[in-house]
Amino acid sequence: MKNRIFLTLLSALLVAAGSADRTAAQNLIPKPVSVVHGDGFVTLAPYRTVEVTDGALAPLADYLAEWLPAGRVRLSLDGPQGVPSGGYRLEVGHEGISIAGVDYSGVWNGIQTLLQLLPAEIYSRGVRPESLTLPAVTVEDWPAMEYRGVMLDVARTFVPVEQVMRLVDNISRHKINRLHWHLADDEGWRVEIKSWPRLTEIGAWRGPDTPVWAVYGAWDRRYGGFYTQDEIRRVVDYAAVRGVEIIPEIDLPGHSRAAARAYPEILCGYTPSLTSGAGYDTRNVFCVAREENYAMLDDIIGEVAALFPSSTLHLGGDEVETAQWRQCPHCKALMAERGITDAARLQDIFMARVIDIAARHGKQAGVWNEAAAGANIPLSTTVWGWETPAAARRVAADGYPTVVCPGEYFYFDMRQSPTDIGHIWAGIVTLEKVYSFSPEALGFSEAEAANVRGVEATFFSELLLENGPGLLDYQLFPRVCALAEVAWTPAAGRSWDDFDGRLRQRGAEGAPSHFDRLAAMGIAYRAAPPVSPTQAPLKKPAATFTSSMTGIAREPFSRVADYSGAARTDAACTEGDTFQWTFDQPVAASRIDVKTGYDHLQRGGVPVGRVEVSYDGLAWETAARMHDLKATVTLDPARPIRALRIVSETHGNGETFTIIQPLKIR
Ligand code: TNX
Repeated sequence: MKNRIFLTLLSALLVAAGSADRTAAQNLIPKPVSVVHGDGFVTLAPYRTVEVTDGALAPLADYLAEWLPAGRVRLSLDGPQGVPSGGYRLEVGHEGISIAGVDYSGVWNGIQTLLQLLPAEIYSRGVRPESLTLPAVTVEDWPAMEYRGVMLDVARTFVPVEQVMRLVDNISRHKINRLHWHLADDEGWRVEIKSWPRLTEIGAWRGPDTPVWAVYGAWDRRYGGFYTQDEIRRVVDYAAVRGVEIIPEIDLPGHSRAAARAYPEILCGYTPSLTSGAGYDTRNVFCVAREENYAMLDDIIGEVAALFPSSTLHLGGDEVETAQWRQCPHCKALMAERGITDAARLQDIFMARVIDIAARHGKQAGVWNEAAAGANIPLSTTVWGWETPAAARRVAADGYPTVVCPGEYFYFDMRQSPTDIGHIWAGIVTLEKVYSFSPEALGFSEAEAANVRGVEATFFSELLLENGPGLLDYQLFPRVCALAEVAWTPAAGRSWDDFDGRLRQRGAEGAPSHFDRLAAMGIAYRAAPPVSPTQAPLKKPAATFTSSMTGIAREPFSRVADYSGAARTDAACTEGDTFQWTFDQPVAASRIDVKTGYDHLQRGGVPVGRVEVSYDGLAWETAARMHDLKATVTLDPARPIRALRIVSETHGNGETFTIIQPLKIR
């Protein structure tokens, strides 16, 4: 291989323009370690030359030629000495531009900094300015953390290949270097496995008449999708050009309902009660004692390992419902044989075996923090600390290489403000909260911090389908920008006000704000909290609540009768089940919102049915239809109503319970 390759060789003309001392920020994100301004500005002539000194950099020359319409740039691997992977030196001078990386990803990162020195329009495809001016500058830069990740759940909502590649584009521009791809969960199996084809033939599709039941945003239609192995390879290659390593995850042994609907034999050896699930088998955990399961997992892990060059394969290990093992004669026998009294410890046996299988296929395992709670998990296993900061700290203290991703900082499926869309189990994850993260601030000792490989933002996609693909951008940006800076820039060099300014304010010399760049990239980022319309206060007329179903003590029916909270039944609703409010006095209302299921999620309610009203408490008429679990049914009764009821028209809701929200009467 020649060690000098010249691409698109045309003469380049570099002109000094102006000599204003430019010390003001260029609004770079993440903020570099060192930026030294040189003499004035450099204008790139409308000729493009990208020279690379190493054949391995050829893909980056192509990439740069696509984005940078003008200028002479030299890419090389003789980056600054003694700095970590991903480091680079970028020099913009009157003789030209050079990017010297310590490695391939260093050159990638230098290119991204260069692009941020240019007008934001360069990010808009199709916009190609004739010439470009940028400040003469020397940037020396390297990451504080080696692992800078984003996790994408494609099980709850399938994300097509093109959108995954677009996400890779958008995160890699922020020097994020890992995509953790959550490929299998209860609601879908998304990667083609040739040796076990039903995983996708059956496990990738959910709906009213399919073995995997309908949930999340699609009830009365078939919904799903999966990636062929060729598509996976395409995404892997695309990401590699952009310095992004893809870490696949197959979530085991729990979160495996989609696999279990395709191959029910993987489940524990007992006959489950199906009454609370209206006939569905809700089980989702691989049997630990079934030997054939490990042969199957050897095939699956082998195929996944061959698809992904990453040395890490994430095997899940979170939220295992051990009740299934406790009812299984084979698991119980295994417990007796091994002298185990706590069924949760069966997970150690299971994880040790699949970690060993992964090792035989040349991979080190990754697991969620629960899996590392027991014995048997080798210290070569990377552990994702997600439940709480304390859980992340514990695995680091135990000596595991740790990816820190606690919900309250880095779960980007959480709301960004009280009026935003999102989960809330880990609280409100504001941009400022993300930015405030550091292991030191959370009390990690020096030894614990030394085990931190880096940080990761997760996007679990329960809410994506019902809100549309724009939600992915909205939830990730600009929070990914804050994550990128947390991962890249040492805590001592970070300031919230400064970061917020770089996001929103243009520089003195016309440098774009980072929001300008996101907009030019076509990202539907979130700039400010949504304003909720001012509404008339809620009325709470006295009522009684009755149902054909049975409530549970923890969330009793009295809660919806007195408007204090949601109520929950002990089983899934079936055809003809009713939920009825009878008011003490006829209620005159301008608007009544009727909602079933979780407050923020299309799940756990009455997916298909009707809302009926009665003006006299005797005769009923249909006022609205509930369809596909759509969030809220709104009524505007013409006359005062005496009673209102929801009538289920579906057999089962994919759960073992039904949630009824209090009425909102105005
Ligand atoms: C917890 S994160 C989960 C996911 C959910 C997520 C929602 C993790 C290991 N388990 O199954 O999708 O919360 O935020």
